[in-house]
Amino acid sequence: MEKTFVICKPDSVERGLVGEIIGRFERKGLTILASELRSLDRDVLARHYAEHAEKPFFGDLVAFMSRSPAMLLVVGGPEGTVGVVRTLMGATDPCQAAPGTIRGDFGLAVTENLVHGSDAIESAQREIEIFFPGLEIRA
Ligand code: IDP
Ligand code: MG
Repeated sequence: MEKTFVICKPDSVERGLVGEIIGRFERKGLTILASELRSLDRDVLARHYAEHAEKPFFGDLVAFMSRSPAMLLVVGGPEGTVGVVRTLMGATDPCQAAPGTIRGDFGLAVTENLVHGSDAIESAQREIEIFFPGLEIRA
């Protein structure tokens, strides 16, 4: 099974959209393998978003992601699942994201764009190890 790591970001939890987002993954046929509602601190976010540490939006991103709990998910499915989840999420900027995608249907702000999904299998493995170290999946 191919696994990916998803965060329903604090905006989606605050807006009551977690069920909607998880439901889209489930209706697509993907499987929720792990989940936890968790407040994220700056240290874990700095690890997770290390590639963006020098970007001008990094401070805003960390402040947003740590302001209230996020719903962390490990999502599994067939080969290609990492890409399938990215397709369901839509483009990074919700104003550019296609209708029918999570960001296209529910967002208008580039920082507060509802969801994170790993961008490659290697990223998924790295991110799952950050947030669910030693996770054993019996699916
Ligand atoms: P992704 O989440 O679609 O993979 P990335 O480029 O990896 O997009 O950026 C990580 C997160 O940083 C985005 O999801 C968004 O929350 C935020 N972000 C990305 N680009 C910008 C920007 O130009 N301004 C403000 N926030 C941004
Ligand atoms: Mg990314």
